[in-house]
Amino acid sequence: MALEWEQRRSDFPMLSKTVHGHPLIYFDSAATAQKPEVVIDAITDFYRDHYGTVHRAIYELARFSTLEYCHVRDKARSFLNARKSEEIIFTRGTTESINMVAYSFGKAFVKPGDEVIVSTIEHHSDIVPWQILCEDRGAILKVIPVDDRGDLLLDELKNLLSPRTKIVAVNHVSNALGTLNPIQDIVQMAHAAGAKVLVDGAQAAPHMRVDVQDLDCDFYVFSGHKAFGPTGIGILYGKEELLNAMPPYQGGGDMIETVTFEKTTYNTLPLKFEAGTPMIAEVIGLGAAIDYLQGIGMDKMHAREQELLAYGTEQIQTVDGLRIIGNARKKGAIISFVVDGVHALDIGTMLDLKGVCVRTGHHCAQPTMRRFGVTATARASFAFYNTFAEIDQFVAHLQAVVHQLKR
Ligand code: 7TS
Repeated sequence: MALEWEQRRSDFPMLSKTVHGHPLIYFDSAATAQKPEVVIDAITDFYRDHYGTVHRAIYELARFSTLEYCHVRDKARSFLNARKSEEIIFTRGTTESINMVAYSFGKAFVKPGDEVIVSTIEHHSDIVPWQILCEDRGAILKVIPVDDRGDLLLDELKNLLSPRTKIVAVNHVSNALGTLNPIQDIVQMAHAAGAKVLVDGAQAAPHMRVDVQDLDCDFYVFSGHKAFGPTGIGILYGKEELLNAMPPYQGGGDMIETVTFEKTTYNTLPLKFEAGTPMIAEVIGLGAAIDYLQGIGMDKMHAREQELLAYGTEQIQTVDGLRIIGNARKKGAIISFVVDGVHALDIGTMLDLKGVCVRTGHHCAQPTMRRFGVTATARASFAFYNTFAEIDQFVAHLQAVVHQLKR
């Protein structure tokens, strides 16, 4: 088993680099994950040997590109276990996916006085698009509170839901605390009140098996770059009947059926939501990443990352004055922490000199920071390619850094 993970790790060229003369310890996969060689190769092979446009030409190169592009849509369908590949829309990432739903779903379904519910522990990309929608439509934004461990208070959600609630938008795993949210319970409660649910899966889809039919959520979104694929590509899954009822997000090539100056009719799903020449190479790269992840097995990967999380959580607490922010009952492999009397930014800067990458700051989750009474944390986030030895080395460096900063 250990050998298998070592071999997997060697698939990632970046992981054998040194930084400031130290072996790289990459603990920032929650921000963006490193890429295996197969993903890098898929992109360069495509540009070097096969590159052509999609959907709009008859020649062989375009035919090949279009087939590959459509094939990846089916890979993404299978990855999320969506019913149909028409329910998979390619976007630029989680942020664009959420903005697209807020705009199009909002335009179709949200009226003055309606309500949108998010949670306290959302990333800004699952807050701001809803605020913009609420401002535009005269709707009301409500917020699910969280307890001191970082678990959402579902009884409070029950009180917040009303016949005016149109949509509940929550993350599957919080990027700032690591909380793994009980999506099925949330979906059941929201549906009982007649509301739809969008799940921000940016921190979940790359690290655990996701079955959108099982979750019964209405929308599920994630980013390719956090899933070991390229930047500039993301997925929006939406239930077919909802996507059909929503207006296009952008106008342009590919999203039309016929255009006249009097009236334009729109293409069917999924192209209705994919205006313009898409991110062709990025889609090909994402396809390679999905193949790679499915080759490992998402359950096996999740189990590995949970072991790293348990070990990291135990070891990091040996550091004097350290407090973990986010102790939810179930977590993704994310450890956010503060150390008494030491600023997170100083920790991050000093750790960098030892070759350790951790993120510091508010993690694009200022309301979460405010709720926990901090302005910033340092955050170590793991992926299956990290090792127990790296955690030991990281904790040793952290102890030295804290000792130095406290002197
Ligand atoms: N939602 C969650 C839960 C996230 O963690 C992120 C990015 C996003 C949405 C936005 O994703 P994007 O790919 O569109 O930018 N989170 C982080 C992070 O934790 N550090 O850097 C980016």
